[in-house]
Amino acid sequence: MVGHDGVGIGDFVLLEVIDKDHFMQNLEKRFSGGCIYTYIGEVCVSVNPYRTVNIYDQEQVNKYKGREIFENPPHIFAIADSAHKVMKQQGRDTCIVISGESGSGKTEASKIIMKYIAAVTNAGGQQEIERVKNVLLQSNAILETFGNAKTNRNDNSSRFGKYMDINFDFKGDPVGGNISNYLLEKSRVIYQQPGERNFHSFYQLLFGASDSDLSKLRLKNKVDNYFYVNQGNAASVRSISDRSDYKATQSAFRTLAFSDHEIDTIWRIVAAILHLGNVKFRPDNESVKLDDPGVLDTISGLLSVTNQELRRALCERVIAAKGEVMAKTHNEAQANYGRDAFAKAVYDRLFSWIVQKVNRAINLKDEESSRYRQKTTVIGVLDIYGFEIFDVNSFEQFCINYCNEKLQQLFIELVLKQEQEEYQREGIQWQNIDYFNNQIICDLVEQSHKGIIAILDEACLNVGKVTDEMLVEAMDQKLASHNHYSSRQLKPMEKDLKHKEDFRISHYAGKVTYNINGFLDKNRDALFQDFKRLLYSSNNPTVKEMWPEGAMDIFQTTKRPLTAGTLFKNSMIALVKNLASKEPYYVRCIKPNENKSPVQFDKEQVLHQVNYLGLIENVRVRRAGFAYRQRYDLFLRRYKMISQYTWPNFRSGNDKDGVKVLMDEQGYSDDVKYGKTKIFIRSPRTLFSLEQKRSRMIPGIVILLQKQWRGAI
Ligand code: AD9
Ligand code: MG
Repeated sequence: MVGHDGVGIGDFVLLEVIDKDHFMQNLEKRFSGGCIYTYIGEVCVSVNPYRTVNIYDQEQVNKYKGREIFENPPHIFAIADSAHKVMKQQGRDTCIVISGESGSGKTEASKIIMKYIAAVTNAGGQQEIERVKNVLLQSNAILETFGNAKTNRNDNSSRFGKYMDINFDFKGDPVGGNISNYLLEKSRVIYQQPGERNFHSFYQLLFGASDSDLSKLRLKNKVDNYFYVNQGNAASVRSISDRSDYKATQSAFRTLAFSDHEIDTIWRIVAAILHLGNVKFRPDNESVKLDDPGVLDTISGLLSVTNQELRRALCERVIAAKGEVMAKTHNEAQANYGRDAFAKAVYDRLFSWIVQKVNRAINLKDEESSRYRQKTTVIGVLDIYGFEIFDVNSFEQFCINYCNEKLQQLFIELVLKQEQEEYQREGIQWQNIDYFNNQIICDLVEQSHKGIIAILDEACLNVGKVTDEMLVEAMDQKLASHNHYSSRQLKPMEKDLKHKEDFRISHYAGKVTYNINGFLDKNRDALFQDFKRLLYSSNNPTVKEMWPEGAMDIFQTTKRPLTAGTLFKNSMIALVKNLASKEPYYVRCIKPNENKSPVQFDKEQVLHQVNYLGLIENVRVRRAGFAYRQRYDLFLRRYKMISQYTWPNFRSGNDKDGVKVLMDEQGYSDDVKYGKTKIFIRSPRTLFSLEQKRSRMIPGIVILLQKQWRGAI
């Protein structure tokens, strides 16, 4: 039975009563007893310990390697092992979906899983596989440098979604992989809330690079000098050493085969963004002038573009109308907007480019080995942003919460489907379970023509004519009758709909009020073409390579690119399709408190997460009539000592017959059903009682075996 670590119950499915109170009591008991993992069947619930727990060493790896889930206390290793075992033995692709709110431990979990997989593979110690494993592990350092930041909720918060495929050969050893990144929170490049920082990369450069390197980039190691990194007033963080992290990043770059020129270019771009943040404009008649033209030399030097063209791109834009090309000067607001959009786009593109380079490094194979090492199967690991509700929720939260709706939909489909299929396979009657199907909310967001993203896109076509407020009106018209949509206009009496810019979605995880301000702009995600052409004109081939679309002629580029909302929607649909084709495992992460305390269990906060992760519902679905199921051979192996008919071996039939004889003899037959390959047990009590009987028998068996052993000598 699972969870024989003696603290509470190791599998929520075995709770006597399934309700909020019992669930919470068990979770708290286990957390205070130092057990951070608990199962719901094969789902692993993980509570962030906020301290170092010594459960990830080689000894533990050995304990979980190749074992069944129920043989050891709950552990994330067991989930990683199952995913690896199924992949290896049955040749099926698997994936591990990790979800939870910011700071709940998703990224740590994904790293633990990768380290476990690295530890249990390549028994032969082959060089090429060692290289792949090393590259996979080192890739985290780079992705975190450029994609993570200190927020008020987590000192090392991932500001992007990550899905990583690890490819395996027929022997189950890693031979390559691929990382996909989703929606980097690029607004952080230009703005940070009090107490927060920009992406780690900026501080690593300022605090970690040598004085001579900094002076080449025309930087001083004074964060206060640079507007894009000083707004949060939180440059130094106790848990972070930017200086040593910079070294680690540099070394990871080398492991991942980035060339010196590429590494140099990356830091030049980061430096250029720091300088860009200090560019100020002064109004000058209908146009603008630069406050300090000297900074232009610095930035153009770093990006290897001409000073003139940089000035032009910052102060005016070229437009094509009726077959003619003309320049139009910016006013101050437009110039500020353009500069910030430029900084965000350059960083965002840098990040995606780095991810692509990392992918190339993972799959860099020498001729010889690639002939033998064909990918046969895959384990996917998804570490993606959890559901977010802030005081003010904007376009980013809208996307993130939509992503969570999609994953919840997949979870419902797969878990229910899996249960249903198992019952069918085993020839056991399926009972319907009541659950909330959130497809209706996915539709509300993504349906063509009448979904929110479609309405948003339509509004974006009318640049300058449609305002954010008009957008709410358009949504009201189309969505008034939708049960999960509301706005101030539609429900003026509701307290959470204070402003006319507010609209609300009743997500499966709770109601979220969004403020429409900035939605159109963020969805359109326009970067003046001039900047693209500018970067494409760079003499630095790496910068040029990042901006291939700058090659397009101005008449071609007036075609509208897909909006940020639609791109995100498409990437989510592809992600879900990909996950659905694999056998899924779930890790559900919970944050015990807001203070990073290893002892505090904030009941209210935890319950909130338990609710929106749908955990209690998950237990009910899993229980659907049966608390426990197990293969006959494994079941018999565990409990055969209870009955004289089955100990030491059952000889008058197959495993199923043996299990039947055992259960009949012990008086449990009313509580069980026999499937084709598995026994299904209805109440947890039966299992506890079996387990008790087993542990009573074990000391006797040990003595017996000792006697036999002595007799043998
Ligand atoms: V975010 O959505 O990216 O902001 P995550 O990824 O869910 O968030 P993360 O894994 O970064 O959270 O964990 C936050 C912090 O909790 C870590 O920096 C560790 O200090 C701490 N943590 C999380 N899991 C563990 C663990 N298994 N053991 C020890 C942990 N500490
Ligand atoms: Mg994270």
